[in-house]
Amino acid sequence: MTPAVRARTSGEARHEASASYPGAPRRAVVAENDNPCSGTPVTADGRSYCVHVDLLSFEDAAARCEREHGHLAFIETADENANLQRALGASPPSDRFWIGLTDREREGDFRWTNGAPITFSGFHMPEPNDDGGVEDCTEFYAADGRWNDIDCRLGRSSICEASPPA
Ligand code: MAN
Ligand code: CA
Ligand code: CA
Repeated sequence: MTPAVRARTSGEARHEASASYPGAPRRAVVAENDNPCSGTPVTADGRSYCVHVDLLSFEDAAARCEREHGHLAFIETADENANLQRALGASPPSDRFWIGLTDREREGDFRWTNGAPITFSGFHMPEPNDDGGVEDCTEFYAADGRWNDIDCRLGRSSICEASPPA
């Protein structure tokens, strides 16, 4: 068995394996990474998510999603929101999770981290309220699937979503 094939058993090992082959084309490494999620993989209605329970700032959580070939979750419809909430299960591993929605570029203009405007709002009434003038990131409440704007520097669990294949 080649080292590359053996490395497929764990996400961390895959990263080590790719680091030990500096000449390997990036595309080939990604193709071997059929599941680069270092958290818990969750699928909902055909979408692949990666749930992380440890607590990171929004920025650090977003950076980890990108390292694992994804982004903080984008939720475009009420169905998608409900399916994700259901997929977290009856006993969710954490109460609140970062999703990829922020108004840090322009106050009150909530956009997904790819710059797309929202097409559906899951905000809990009367959110988003920019409490204290410091709330520019969005947390997802596992209990009911509603959203709240909150300080981006706080530690939260996070939900990554796989980027579509290039
Ligand atoms: C309350 C509400 C929210 C706010 C949090 C901050 O829950 O005011 O809008 O984001 O406090 O902890
Ligand atoms: Ca804000
Ligand atoms: Ca708020």
